[in-house]
Amino acid sequence: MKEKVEQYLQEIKSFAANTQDEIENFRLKYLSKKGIVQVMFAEMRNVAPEARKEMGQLLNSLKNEAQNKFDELKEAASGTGTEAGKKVDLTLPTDFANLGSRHPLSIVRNEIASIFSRIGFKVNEGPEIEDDWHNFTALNFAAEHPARDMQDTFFIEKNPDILLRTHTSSVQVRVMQKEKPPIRAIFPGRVFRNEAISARAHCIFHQVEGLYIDENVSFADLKQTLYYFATEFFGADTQIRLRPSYFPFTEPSAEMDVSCFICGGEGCKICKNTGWVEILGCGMVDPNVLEFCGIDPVKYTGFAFGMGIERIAMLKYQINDIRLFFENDVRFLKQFESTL
Ligand code: 2NM
Repeated sequence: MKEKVEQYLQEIKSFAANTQDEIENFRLKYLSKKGIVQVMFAEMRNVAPEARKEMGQLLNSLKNEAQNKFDELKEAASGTGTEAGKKVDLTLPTDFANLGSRHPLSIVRNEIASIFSRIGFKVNEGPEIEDDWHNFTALNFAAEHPARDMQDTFFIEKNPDILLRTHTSSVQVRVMQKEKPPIRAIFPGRVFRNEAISARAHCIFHQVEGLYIDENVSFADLKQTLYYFATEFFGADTQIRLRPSYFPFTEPSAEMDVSCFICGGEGCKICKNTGWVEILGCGMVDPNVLEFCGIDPVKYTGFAFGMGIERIAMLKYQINDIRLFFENDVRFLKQFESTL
């Protein structure tokens, strides 16, 4: 009997429980009316008188051990049933927090914002849900312009005057209406176009657009500002070139290439052997746009530009599928910036 009790004591000592059920089963097994403690006390009848004292003490300690263990388990599991109730050694060092890393689109957006902020550009954000006027009309899109088509733009079914902005220029319209020149700001944000998703295109992507309006702002200012940006972002040796283009909201308009930052102009896969990589569109703000936004086009001129953040990030990190930016697979995301 003595060995049996000692075995029970051992069992009680090493017992651990995680759930209320396990604790209740422990109570039933040891402390209930027909539990082990009571059964063992009943067996005292069969113990020889000279051994009773020692056995009595042993059984008392069995009873106490079982009761203490039960109280302890109950206390640990009380409270919220989470960490709160557990006994914690507050002096132990903590685990390293799993902090994650910055998204590559955020890294590129921050870098662009930092470069422009060093020459006095503020950062402005605005609504992703827009009306037709801010997204198209004020930006000189003709009534029949194809971008106004369902094929290209997400409209709200119940009210086709409301849409998901197709560029952040709509924010520039709001700023031009609200502020007086000089205006010097960049406009980062998410934009939406009704396109089939592929490795090269997505229906959601990100832009940074820029705007500078004042008296006597010229095309030379545009060129020098974008040259500064190109050398800061792609390196001091970077060359730029402008090719004529067309946008409804600028006249004249241009597309800007930078000399290939992979091969330095020798020709490679990234620049498709041309030595140049297209990175943005730009131009002088059309006087119609200034007029729409309440800025006197006789007194003021301005330049604007816009670039896709995904495109720049794909070039910078040599990413070949735009969909990777939106999958949030940590094996992809953690390759760009460590926060540790
Ligand atoms: C581009 C290219 C060229 C642009 C123009 C304007 C505004 F509001 F001033 F008219 N905002 N953004 C612009 C000009 C955007 O993106 C490729």
